[in-house]
Amino acid sequence: MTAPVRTARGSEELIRAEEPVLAHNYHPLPVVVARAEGAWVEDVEGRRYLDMLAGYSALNFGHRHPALVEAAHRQLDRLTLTSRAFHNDRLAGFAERLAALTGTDMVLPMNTGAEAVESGIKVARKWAYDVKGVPADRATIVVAADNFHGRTTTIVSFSTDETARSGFGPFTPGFRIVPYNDLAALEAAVDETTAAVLIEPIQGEAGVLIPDDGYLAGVRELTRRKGCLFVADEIQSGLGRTGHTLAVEHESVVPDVVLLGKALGGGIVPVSAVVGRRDVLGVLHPGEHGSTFGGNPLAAAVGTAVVELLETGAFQRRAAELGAVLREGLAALVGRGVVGFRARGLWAGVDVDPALGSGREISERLMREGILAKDTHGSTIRLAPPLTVTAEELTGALGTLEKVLTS
Ligand code: IF1
Repeated sequence: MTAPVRTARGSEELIRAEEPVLAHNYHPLPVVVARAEGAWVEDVEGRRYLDMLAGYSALNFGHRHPALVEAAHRQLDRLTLTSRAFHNDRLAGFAERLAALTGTDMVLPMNTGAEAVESGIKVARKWAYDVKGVPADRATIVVAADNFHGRTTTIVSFSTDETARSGFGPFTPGFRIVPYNDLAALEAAVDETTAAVLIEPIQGEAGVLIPDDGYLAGVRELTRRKGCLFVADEIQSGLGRTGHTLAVEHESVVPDVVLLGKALGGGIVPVSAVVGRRDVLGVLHPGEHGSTFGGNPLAAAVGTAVVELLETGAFQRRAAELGAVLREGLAALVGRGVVGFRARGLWAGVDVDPALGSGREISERLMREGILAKDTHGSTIRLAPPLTVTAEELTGALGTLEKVLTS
């Protein structure tokens, strides 16, 4: 990148300007990003930072990946929106290739992650009534404690995070919450009313919690035996992040329904999808569900280019290879400011010694050293660089983390 982007106001002024006009639903780190390329972002003063958050995995391919930007530009010059009242010439190809990539039959295109989750819930309930024969309005969905699936009123209804939930009732009924990574609790909660078990294969917001080996396979076996659907929220864990196209592949598990979002839009437009077998997604008929923007030609063009990047397997391999570098680097920091960590592919939750500062304070110190990362609860830092990051950049970031924790 060349000379800094010129803005009329500097970082501090822009941060102050937000205060009276922007709803206070976030407390961002005090950095104002003006430009980015690959794994690097630049603020309005021209300072550069390595992006170790990657838009919560929405930027798996880095900022402005050339193939994705080109696909978007080409589509912008041709057709951007039709609504689903008409067909568009980009949607069939997108759906075919996404279904093939994820090894399933059908795609329900939406926009945001929360919409994919809502759509998955609706599909599971409809399947329970139409196929399984659950009495009207009695369907239940079993979810895990400490889940994060989004922010809609129904989704926060089954959150166990009081900050995300409290003050937003009345809540949607029909959900049962069991501890994560506990097959016995799941077995006890699933009954003849259960439409689906909805879980994250790795819990992101909870601190990148990886379940024990055998848990996901156990969920698959249990849901099949009990006759309910397994819905996997791969919105954050999917599309290359963990070293596979889907995180469930670590246990060779094939859920009935997979929810995708974030990276599916290449960091350019919001694109999400529910993907699943024809006997499940086939329960939807015209008029029963939809979206103005879902499946729009710009989203489909970018989404197709994203699928194309994943079809070679190169990003998945890169995430696995660099994941080993990340794991080894973090292992070397245990006892040097790090008390524990969980990592799979290029995704890690790092518990820092609380005596050294809160996760927020550590993130601020990292920012001053040119690394952008984000804390989650308490003293956990999550690391999820773009899959385009180099081994040198990654080792550099780990070196900076060590410096911040030991100086
Ligand atoms: C925020 C966390 C990440 C998700 C899973 C669905 C959605 C998300 C597994 C909804 C969204 C977000 C949204 C963002 C912060 C964030 C997050 F910290 F909360 F957990 F990524 F780590 N399923 N995750 O992780 O997708 O509707 O946002 O497109 O809400 O502040 P969305």
